[in-house]
Amino acid sequence: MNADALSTALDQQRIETPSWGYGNSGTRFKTFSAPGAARDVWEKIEDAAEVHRLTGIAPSVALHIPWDAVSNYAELRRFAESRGVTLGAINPNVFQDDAYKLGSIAHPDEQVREQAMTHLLDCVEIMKQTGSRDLSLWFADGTNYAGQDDLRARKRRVRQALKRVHDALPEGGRMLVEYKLFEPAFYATDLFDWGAAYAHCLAIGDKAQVLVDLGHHAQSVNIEQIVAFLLDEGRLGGFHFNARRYADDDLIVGTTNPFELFCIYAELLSAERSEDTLTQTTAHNVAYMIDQSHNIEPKVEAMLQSVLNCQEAYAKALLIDRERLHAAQQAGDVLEAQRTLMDAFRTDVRPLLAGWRRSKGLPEDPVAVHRASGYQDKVRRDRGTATAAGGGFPVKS
Ligand code: AOS
Ligand code: ZN
Ligand code: ZN
Ligand code: ZN
Repeated sequence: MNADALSTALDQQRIETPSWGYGNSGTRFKTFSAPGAARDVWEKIEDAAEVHRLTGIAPSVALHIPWDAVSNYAELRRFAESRGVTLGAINPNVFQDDAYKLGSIAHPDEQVREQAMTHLLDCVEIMKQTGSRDLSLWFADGTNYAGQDDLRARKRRVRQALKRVHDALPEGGRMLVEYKLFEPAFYATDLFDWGAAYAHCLAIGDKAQVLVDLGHHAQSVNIEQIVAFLLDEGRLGGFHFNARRYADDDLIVGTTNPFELFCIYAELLSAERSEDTLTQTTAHNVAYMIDQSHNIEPKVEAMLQSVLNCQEAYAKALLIDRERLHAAQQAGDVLEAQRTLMDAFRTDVRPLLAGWRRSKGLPEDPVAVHRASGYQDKVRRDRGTATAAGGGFPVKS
């Protein structure tokens, strides 16, 4: 790839940051109060705008309802746009109400299922007002003990609910169906892996796509292969990028998993160049989103680092010598093929990225500029230190 093509490819990268990554959030044991952490959706948007201002590749922010609920979404949208960002995926919450103890859309009681459905359909309406393309769905539904509920009945309830949401989506809208191996349910999770999510999406319609969260698999699962498979089937809708070592750790992406992230981008770039139209279109429409929960890290700097780690992984994947790789693969030259990939992965792309930023009028070192800018001190003064919720996910204040 020549320098111009590289620069154009870098121009095209987009990463969406999550509103919940800017507020106080934590583990199930403790949520520490971060000085200056965003206290409401307006401040979360200000922080997201700061990340975009410094990186140039994070122009949208995902919302979580009800944590970010407001009375006027058109106003929120205008506010975001005035700060240089747009509102991204809408994430409904059907896990924090007491009613959802035994599940939401898979709950044995029809009344609870209806309560969840009402919220999901409300979120479809919100999408229309925020101008969001994607409804991003994650369900905490599952059981803790064998025999607790009928697994096949639960599967059917999930299917029915997803179908209703699908059919309510606006033209051009999509629903991203996220899966997770376990937690908070520890015996069975209703949407337990990509295959389950894929089977539901296939059955309910074209607007349903699978969302891959990097923290939602068993140890050592080959995520890039799942990505390749779903791209080829036209059903990869998006990502929740983060890093994990043990479970759904929600750490800064690219910290424990830089090679995995590189391999994932390698599959995406390969699919973008595919001769198969479906694969190519699917790759071009992937929603690249971060899903992190910073417990001990300063929020804005943590998010900056995540975005920049994605940019590095993407840049390295752009450097893969595709012809050399293809030739080695065809010749059955195992080690040459692997070396080709590693040559790209081992390249220090920091000078390349600094040059790209300079050419865009962006700071060459966004983290250093952020640290020197006084942003953190200013928000600490303006916002103070909001009391964090006890543990787990933040709750609506
Ligand atoms: C939960 O484990 C999932 O990763 C969710 O995507 C997400 O963290 C939550 O729904 C916040 O919106
Ligand atoms: Zn213990
Ligand atoms: Zn997620
Ligand atoms: Zn998660």
